[in-house]
Amino acid sequence: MPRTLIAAVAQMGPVARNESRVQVVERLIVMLRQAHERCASLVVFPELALTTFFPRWVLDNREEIDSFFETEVPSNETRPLFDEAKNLGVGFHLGYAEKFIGEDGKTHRFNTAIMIDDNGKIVGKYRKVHLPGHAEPQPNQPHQHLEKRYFEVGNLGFPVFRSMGGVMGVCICNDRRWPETYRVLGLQGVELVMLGYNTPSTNPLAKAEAPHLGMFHNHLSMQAGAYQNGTWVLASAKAGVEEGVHHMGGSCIIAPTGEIVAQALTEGDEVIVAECDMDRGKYIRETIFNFDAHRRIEHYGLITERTGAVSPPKK
Ligand code: CDT
Repeated sequence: MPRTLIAAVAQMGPVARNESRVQVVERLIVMLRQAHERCASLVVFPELALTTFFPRWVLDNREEIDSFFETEVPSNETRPLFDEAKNLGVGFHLGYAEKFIGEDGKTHRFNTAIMIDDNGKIVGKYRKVHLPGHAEPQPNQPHQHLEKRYFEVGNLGFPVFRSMGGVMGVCICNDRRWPETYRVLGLQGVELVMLGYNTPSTNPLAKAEAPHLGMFHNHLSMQAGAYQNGTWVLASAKAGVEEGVHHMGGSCIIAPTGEIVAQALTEGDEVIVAECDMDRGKYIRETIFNFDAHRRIEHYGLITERTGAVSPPKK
């Protein structure tokens, strides 16, 4: 029996600081319907899809910071998206800023993404592990990247969920650059990875970097992750000039062979669709990347023992 999932990536154009949740959810519902019209049963929305990418700013007012976070999902404002998806029988992936009071009585904030299946059930949650940037503002920069200021490191590992006929995994933005992310998912048999990203087109801290490299590295990381683990990767950007900062688009659907099979053409709200054969990566996982036959974990100890690189002493 073929296992085919028609899946969509819904790229978003910029979200303004003063755009309300209701307005953003309306945009998401428009794309959900477009995806459904094109026969998709799964839609991937970006990282922090409900708000502007607020970690670009130094914010000290607690109320203002909290205005970017969700304390419940779905909420009154986001429920129409959940209702319409269930009504259409479409599953989706949604990134948002999550805030809750834990059993320890403390307030916790994470950069989070959830997967909802085609019956409207939340089947899995992931909290971003690799938080880029800084906790403190960097001097003389046109914009900041302060994820370490606003979020804790995710505490759920890299889980996979058996749902909608496949083994599904989630990671978020900067996670897509790390081979460890895909390998941990791959070791759990992942067949489709969903991810959202907000990536400024230029990195002001890497002044030597040529402008074209941003998109090259974006796709390079995800195509390698897909191929080396024999998995689909569905990647959804928030693109265009958002509050004065240009974010790269390039949202795409990558086959387990590492090939891009669909790619967004614009920097606005745009839906791309592909037919994903969930068995496409099987031969890769059974041959060149047959982990069971070929991995040599006795030589990989440093990966979990050491965080930073240590060069041998100079002679
Ligand atoms: N959102 C996110 O993780 N963006 C990062 C940009 C890092 S620049 C300090 C990314 O890796 O795309």
